[in-house]
Amino acid sequence: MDLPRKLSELVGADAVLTAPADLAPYLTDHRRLYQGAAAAIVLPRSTEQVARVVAFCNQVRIPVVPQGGNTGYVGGATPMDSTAIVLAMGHMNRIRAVDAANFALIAEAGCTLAAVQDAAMEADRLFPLRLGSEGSCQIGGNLATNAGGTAVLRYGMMRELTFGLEAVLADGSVISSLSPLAKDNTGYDLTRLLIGSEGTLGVITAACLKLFPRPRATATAWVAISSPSAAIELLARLRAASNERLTTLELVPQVALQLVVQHIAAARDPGLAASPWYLLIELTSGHTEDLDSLLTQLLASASEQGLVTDAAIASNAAQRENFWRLRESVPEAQRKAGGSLKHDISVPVASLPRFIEAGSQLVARIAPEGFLVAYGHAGDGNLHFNVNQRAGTDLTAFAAREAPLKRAVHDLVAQYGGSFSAEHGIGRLKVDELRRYAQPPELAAMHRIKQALDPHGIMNPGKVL
Ligand code: FAD
Ligand code: 2HG
Ligand code: ZN
Repeated sequence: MDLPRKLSELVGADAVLTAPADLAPYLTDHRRLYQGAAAAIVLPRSTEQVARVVAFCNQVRIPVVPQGGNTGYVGGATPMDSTAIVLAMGHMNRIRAVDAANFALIAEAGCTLAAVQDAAMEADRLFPLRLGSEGSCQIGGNLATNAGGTAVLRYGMMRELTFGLEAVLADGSVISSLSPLAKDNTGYDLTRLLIGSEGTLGVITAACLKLFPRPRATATAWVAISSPSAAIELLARLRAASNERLTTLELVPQVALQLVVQHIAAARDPGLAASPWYLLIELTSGHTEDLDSLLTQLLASASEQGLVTDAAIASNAAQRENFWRLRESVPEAQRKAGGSLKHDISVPVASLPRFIEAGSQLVARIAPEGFLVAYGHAGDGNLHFNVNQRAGTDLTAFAAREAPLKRAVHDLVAQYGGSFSAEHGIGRLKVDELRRYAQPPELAAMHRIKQALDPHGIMNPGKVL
């Protein structure tokens, strides 16, 4: 079969790429863990085009790999097979409607997260998902991975931020549920099934997203604390005392701050008393109110009780931006510092300090060539329990620690009733982990769902299951 010609008939020749140089950027993942292969890249412009292409691929059994901004961490968007096509969604990037009265917005899958945030802001509303990759990741990818980020504490993950979806299923049929309904108990919830399905059940083409009042006041602090226990104690107090205003509580160890200051040109050390741990804390409010004073007061009383050892509250936009940069640049600084082994884990939030203690001992014992950079969404019990290579150690020896360390960390996570994939998904990277840690009846049910919705296994094969 002349596949490029057939695809060109379905979507137009200008929407089909087959030259090796054009394919290359779509064939590897952000972390460069995988080098994939594909027969063509298809750039659809409409749901109808997606439906036509998927129906055709289903008929002739061609694997379809949806791809958004390709910022995923688990190789989920990388095609694994030279007969596959990649459906790159970036041309479906229209904001179809902004419905301020219903606190809703309909975006096509290829809109970047930043474009959705901006469209909400223009309507005096907030779309609260916030990720370091927001300039390039796409709403379709955010939905397909059930993305988390730095405002989950207040607003929840992508699943909680969505009214409904439009999607093309594996047989080419289109399901559409784009009304801003707060209540809708009509049968199985296909929206929430497709969210987090990582392209294995269908192609998300658009979504009706939830908007919130735009913040009128924000207070941001960089806070030194002596231990993760202090972070969790402070979290409980701030949640209780700030009346739902606590939006962000992110943990950054001293070693991560050092990496950022060393590798990220624009980053500035806020100059607090040296401390093993820091927090980025943000309160926001839909009212105009003096949140700086509230946060100052809360931190002062925490300091009297020994929970906080030093703190700085941003007094202008540049300072606020710098505090955020110190947190959001950790992945980039880690990458610049060399190879790293990543574990995207979560445990019940109150167990985090004990988990960090036990996990640190594992790292020291199993990966002596590495040093721990455990940071992230402490307010959600989600840490990026990452390990970087120590300068001067042997890369092969360090890389050899990956498998035993992963097993030990994930076993520890399981002991704590936690998750080995808190927010990045399963993709290709964690298929074996899902097989190992999922309850057998749960895994069997997932296989049956996959078989029912995609009987020929064309949707993103080799991922998740
Ligand atoms: P891609 O990487 O293109 O795809 C991811 C998965 O979704 C793949 O399985 C793909 O097949 C599927 N997919 C994509 N589009 C569709 C579609 N339209 N329909 C069906 N399936 C689709 N993640 C977090 O959760 N929290 C963070 O804080 C966070 N911070 C990050 C910071 C940086 C600097 C980077 C590089 C990444 C970060 N990520 C984070 C990971 C990543 O940005 C998210 O997983 C994001 O949601 C992926 O979106 P994407 O458009 O890049 O998806
Ligand atoms: C973050 O929270 C991202 O910054 C990236 O989820 C995590 O690099 C990582 O491990
Ligand atoms: Zn994260």
